[in-house]
Amino acid sequence: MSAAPSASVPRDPGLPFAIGERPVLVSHALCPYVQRAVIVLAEKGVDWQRVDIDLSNKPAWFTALSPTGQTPMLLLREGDAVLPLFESAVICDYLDETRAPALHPAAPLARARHRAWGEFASAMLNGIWQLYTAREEAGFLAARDTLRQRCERLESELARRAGGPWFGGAAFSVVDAAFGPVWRYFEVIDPIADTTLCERLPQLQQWRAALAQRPSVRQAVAPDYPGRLREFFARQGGWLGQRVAAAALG
Ligand SMILES: N[C@@H](CCC(=O)N[C@@H](CS)C(=O)NCC(=O)O)C(=O)O
Repeated sequence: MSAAPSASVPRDPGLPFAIGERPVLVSHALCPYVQRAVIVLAEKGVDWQRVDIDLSNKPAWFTALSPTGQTPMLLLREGDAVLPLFESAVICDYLDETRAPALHPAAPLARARHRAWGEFASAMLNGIWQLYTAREEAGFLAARDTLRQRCERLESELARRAGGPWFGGAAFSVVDAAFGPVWRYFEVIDPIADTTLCERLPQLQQWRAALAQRPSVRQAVAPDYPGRLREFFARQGGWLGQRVAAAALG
């Protein structure tokens, strides 16, 4: 009698690419959650393969494999089966547990607190979504104010550290990878509509500057990312996107 296939393992997902020893990260060019995984992979020097998909026209193999239909999805081979892993925080934790060097703090409480702040980064990404989808300036400013309050909370947390430059102090950690994509948005947004999010928050400014210089963070997106993000904002048709479109015309 042959062994029963694992319930979650599609044996022939009809993938248009091969999966060998290298894990495959199913990605989208602008996805901030993808960037988290890309940064962690780079920090660990993992040999991996990127497959970009169009989220507005999801390929059938992706929909068949992904329970959420969201990027990132990490595809790993186990025997002749392909195992999909989804949710960026889980992907980063898995990579951290299986590939050296460990990025999360070793102490359980410190590690749990870092994970909690990683969730805070996700809440900030939701706030950024509200920023660029706001129809009117008032909505944009309201989203900006909520983000500013979150930045002030972050500043207090950063002030607790003994030294920097990273979230936890001297060592770059997974939570830094979670925030790199947050700050990257403002490299594009602020020249269009200055949010002054980090004004008078010196710890945050230093941390943000350090992240912007980190090779893994810098290289987590392609060189055409700023232009593509501006086009994406313009397509949203909100207040921010209208300013992008007006600048392109003027
Ligand atoms: N909680 C998820 C969020 C991922 C997410 O929102 N991905 C977006 C792109 S950035 C997506 O796939 N959207 C397409 C959809 O939801 O249909 C994670 O952390 O991985």
